Amino acid sequence: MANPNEVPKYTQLFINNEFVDAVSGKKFPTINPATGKVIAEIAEGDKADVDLAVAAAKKAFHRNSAWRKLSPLERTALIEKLCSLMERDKYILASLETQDNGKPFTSALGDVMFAIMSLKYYAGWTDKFFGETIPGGDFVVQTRKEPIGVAGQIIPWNYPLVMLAWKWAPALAVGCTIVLKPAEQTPLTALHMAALSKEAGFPAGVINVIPGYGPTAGAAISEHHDVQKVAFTGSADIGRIIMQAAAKTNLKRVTLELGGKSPFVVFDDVDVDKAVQLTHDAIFPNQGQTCCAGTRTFVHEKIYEEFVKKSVALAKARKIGNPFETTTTHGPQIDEEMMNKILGYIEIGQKEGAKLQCGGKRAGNVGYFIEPTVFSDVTDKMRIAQEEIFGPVMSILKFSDIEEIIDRANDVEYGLAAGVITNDINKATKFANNVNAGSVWINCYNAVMPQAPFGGFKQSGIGREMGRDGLNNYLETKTITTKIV
Ligand code: TXE
Repeated sequence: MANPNEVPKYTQLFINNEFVDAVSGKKFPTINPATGKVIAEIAEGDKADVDLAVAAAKKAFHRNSAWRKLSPLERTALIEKLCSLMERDKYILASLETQDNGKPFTSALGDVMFAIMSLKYYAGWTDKFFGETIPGGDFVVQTRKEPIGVAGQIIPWNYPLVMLAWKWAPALAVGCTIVLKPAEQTPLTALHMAALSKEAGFPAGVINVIPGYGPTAGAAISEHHDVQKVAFTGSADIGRIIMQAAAKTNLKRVTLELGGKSPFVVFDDVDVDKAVQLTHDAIFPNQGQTCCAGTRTFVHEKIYEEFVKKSVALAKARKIGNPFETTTTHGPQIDEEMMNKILGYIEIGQKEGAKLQCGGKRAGNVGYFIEPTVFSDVTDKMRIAQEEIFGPVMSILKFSDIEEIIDRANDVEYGLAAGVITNDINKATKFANNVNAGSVWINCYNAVMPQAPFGGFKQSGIGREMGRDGLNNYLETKTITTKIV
């Protein structure tokens, strides 16, 4: 069960199936955001360690390696074995995640199950990425889909285990090898997963995990000449740096899953109580630290006042506290820096003329908690309606008709997700077809599932993860042409 005192067993780098210290001998602390206390000292990877990990991954990808010699169904079996070990260790994984990230334990357990589902989904794809036979006259023309090679994977701290599963699963399904860097704030579950991958029987070098900081270990991955692909989830600013690093080195393939400023539109033909609940579920879980969070709540003018009133009541009902308590629904932000950034945005919102309806302050003085916050009277050009806050801040805007709302919904740099609540199929369809977003949810939100592609329009990213689309990120297409003589 939940164990707030779960001691992390693994704190070193994982290279070639061994836990080792960093070449530099350096360590960095990982901190519990609910208490501000150090959980453990973690080996700090840097370029020298990334070089060793990439060399191991390259060797494991050699055409004669144990990994490359496995049949597709043997890869399926390894991924499934990993899933069963995760199931066995689910309380350990969830306890480590809650300590490291601060999310309520029930959410962490949900994340473990979602990570397992994602891996299981891709376990079924190992023998289903087909090439084609193409008419070629006197030639037989075929395509083969081949694994791309060593995949670099750089992930954030908001869903550490889920992001790891999203990156590992398609790469392993097609037969790539991996060097993953978890976020410096949340290395613990990635290291436990490394140990489970060894126990499951993945050959040495297939999976390597290098905790460390972005500008050092992260940059070493994105600049490495033997890394053929980098998959990144994080901020748009760092996404740009990663693309530049790829361009300046070996033109490695890049997929990016970046931030968002997603609109969630509520028409006036709905049950207001249900709509308020749905919009809260779109922004407040995970303390607002979700890339596809519905951060711009557009409400039809006819129900606006009622909606704001009910929204405030619901925000006040969220239970802030120790994330290991079963009644807690609202944990701390990831660290002090993010907490201050969010408080800064709340101040900006007030200065710009938005009406602070509730919350707005730090909760307590231990850990990095922020009260669930609701702003009304938000207008499109305010910074809180344009920039990603990544915190528990709901901004409610008013609208009057469908044409207006499509233009306004699209008037941001991002395009990750969007949602609409209405019983009118015409409005819902018109909105869904015209909004610039990689995922559109009708009468639901955050309905993310392993079989459906996920990713962004515009500055929310490049490429799609999950579903069949997610495999392509790790594949090259080879055309083989044979002359019939
Ligand atoms: O992200 P970073 P941060 C957004 C959100 C948040 C903001 C900043 O708006 O407020 O980003 O968060 C690694 N080369 N999202 O600073 O820096 C880093 O070590 C290579 C949205 O935490 O982008 C970590 O592993 N890698 C988001 C990862 O990049 C580098 C989730 C993400 O960190 C690097 C998180 C470099 N030069 C934040 N610098 C989402 N899309 O879900 C850093 N990293």
